[in-house]
Amino acid sequence: MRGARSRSPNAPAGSPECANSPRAAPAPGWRWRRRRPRLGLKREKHAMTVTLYHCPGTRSSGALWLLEELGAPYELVHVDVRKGPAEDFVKINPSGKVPAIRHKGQSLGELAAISLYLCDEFPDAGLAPEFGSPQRAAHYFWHVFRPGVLEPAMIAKSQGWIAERGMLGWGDFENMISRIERVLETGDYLLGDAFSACDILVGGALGWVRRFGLIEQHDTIFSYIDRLEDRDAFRRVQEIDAKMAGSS
Ligand SMILES: N[C@@H](CCC(=O)N[C@@H](CS)C(=O)NCC(=O)O)C(=O)O
Repeated sequence: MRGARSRSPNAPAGSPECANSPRAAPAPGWRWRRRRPRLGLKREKHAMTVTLYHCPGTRSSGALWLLEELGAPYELVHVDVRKGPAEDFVKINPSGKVPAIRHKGQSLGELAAISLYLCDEFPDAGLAPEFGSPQRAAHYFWHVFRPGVLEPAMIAKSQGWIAERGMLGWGDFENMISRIERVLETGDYLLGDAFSACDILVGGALGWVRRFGLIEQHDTIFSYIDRLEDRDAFRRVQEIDAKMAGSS
C-alpha cells in the first residue's frame, strides 16, 4: 500500500493511513477502462472483464498490481475512500472498503480473496501453483498470512498495542518478519524461484512496512522488496495511481 504521502491529518506518525482513516464510506468517481474488448468478441470478452473498485495508494493498488501481472482485461472504477459516503459502492462491498471487484455478475471484497479468485480465473498467467501441486499449500498459507498475521502484526506495532502474545492470533511483529525471512533465505520469492501472487500480497505489504519505517535496515527483506518494486507491472501501477490521484 502506497499511502505514505497522502496520509490523513489524523493518522498517527508511522502508521498506515488506510488503517487509521476515519470511517468514511467512499464515493465513486470516474470510470477508466483499459484493454477494451476487441470488436467481434465483444460479448464474450466483456464477460471476462474484471471491474476493480480502486482508490490509488491503498490496498486496492495490490489488486491492480495483480491484474497487471495477470494480464487480465479490467476496468477501474475510482472510489475515493477519503471522501463521503456512497450508497452505490456499499452495495458492491458492504464494508465500504477497497479493493472490491465485480466479475461474471458477482461482487467480491477482501484483497486476499480477490487474489485467490483471480488466480483461479486466469490460470494461464501462472501466478499460482496448479491445484493439486505440492506448492499449492504454501499458496494458501501466504494468502491467509497477509490479512491474518502480517497486517495485524503491522498495525499492532504501528499503534503500540500491548497484549499477551499467546492471546494474539498473529503472534508478534518480529516473529512475523522472521517467518518471511527464513523462506526468502532459500529462494528469491515466497514459493521459491518463481514470482507468484503470494509475493504481491506479502511483498506488497512489506513495502508498506518499510515505507512507514516499521522495520530497520534488513538486507533479505529489503532486497526482496526492491526486486518486487522493480517489476514492470508494479511500475505501471505507480503511473496509473499517480494519474488517477492527480485527476480526482
Ligand atoms: N480487509 C480488507 C481491508 C480493506 C481496507 O481497509 N481498505 C481501506 C483502504 S486501504 C479502505 O477502504 N478504507 C476505507 C474505509 O474503511 O472506509 C482487505 O484486505 O481488502
